[in-house]
Amino acid sequence: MSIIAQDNPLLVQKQDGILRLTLNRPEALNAFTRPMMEGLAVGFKDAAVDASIRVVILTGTGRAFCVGQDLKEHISLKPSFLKDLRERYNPLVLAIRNLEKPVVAVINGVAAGAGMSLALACDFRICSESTSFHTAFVKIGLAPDSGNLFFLSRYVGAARALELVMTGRPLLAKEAQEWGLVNRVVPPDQLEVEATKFAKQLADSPAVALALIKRMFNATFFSKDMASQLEMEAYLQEIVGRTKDHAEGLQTFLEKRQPRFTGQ
Ligand code: LHQ
Repeated sequence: MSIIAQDNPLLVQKQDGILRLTLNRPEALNAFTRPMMEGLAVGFKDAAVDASIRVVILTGTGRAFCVGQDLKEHISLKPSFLKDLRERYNPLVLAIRNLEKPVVAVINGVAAGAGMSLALACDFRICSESTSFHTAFVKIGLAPDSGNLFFLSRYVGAARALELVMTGRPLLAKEAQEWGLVNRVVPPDQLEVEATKFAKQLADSPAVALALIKRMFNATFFSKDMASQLEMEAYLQEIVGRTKDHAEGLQTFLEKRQPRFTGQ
């Protein structure tokens, strides 16, 4: 196995045509920080230009896949939602969808917020029995972003998608499989072996055929709307991100208490 970079908070490994990007901040459930997102952007750029990379696996260490934006970093940096989504999150979603190679999300545990969105942006989802999906946004007074509702509604249908994003209730692995959101659910101790076997099968498949199938799949399900939907999400998040309810949502996250939303 060739290890391209061993930097925390993202582990990058290449073996047998598979590029494995592992989110590595287990103490914060692999919440996205700027360095982590920069690493991911480089990883997907490399995958696009390196012909020896045939498949990308995106996974996490510890008990989580990823819980979305690191809210502690977000509180300290106070970024513009519009800028943040436009410059960091949306390009990553587009990089995954526009990469003409399969991207497999190997979901080793909880996936929340933009972490769930990124899993949805991938071509395949193999998850452990311990996985739970949380749209999470509404719990902190935000609207879904990074393509969450865009992908979710196409995978599970409008009614189920709207329920998940409006209530923020968790979706467990078994139900996610029944709904067709994930390809496989496996016991935690078999996740790595099963996912690697699946990725290896893809890596050994005819690359041009897979590239064109992905292009076709994008046209069938995601069409040209995706980039404009992502841009709209960024605008709407900028608006909702300025509400008192979002400030209350962040505060309750820090104080670990129930929120009191006032509608403002
Ligand atoms: C965290 C996080 C987290 C930091 C758990 N950050 N530490 C894009 C662009 C711009 C701005 C805004 O947003 C976005 C997109 C987004 O992704 S917004 C949505 C962000 N994600 C969330 O709101 C999820 C917040 N987390 C949770 O609701 C829970 O942690 C879930 C339900 C995911 C898991 O619950 P538990 O299994 O009970 O774990 P926990 O809550 O005890 O968390 C364990 C630790 O992880 C804890 O740290 P501590 O030091 O107390 O042990 C949490 O503070 C930390 N953590 N999520 N997003």
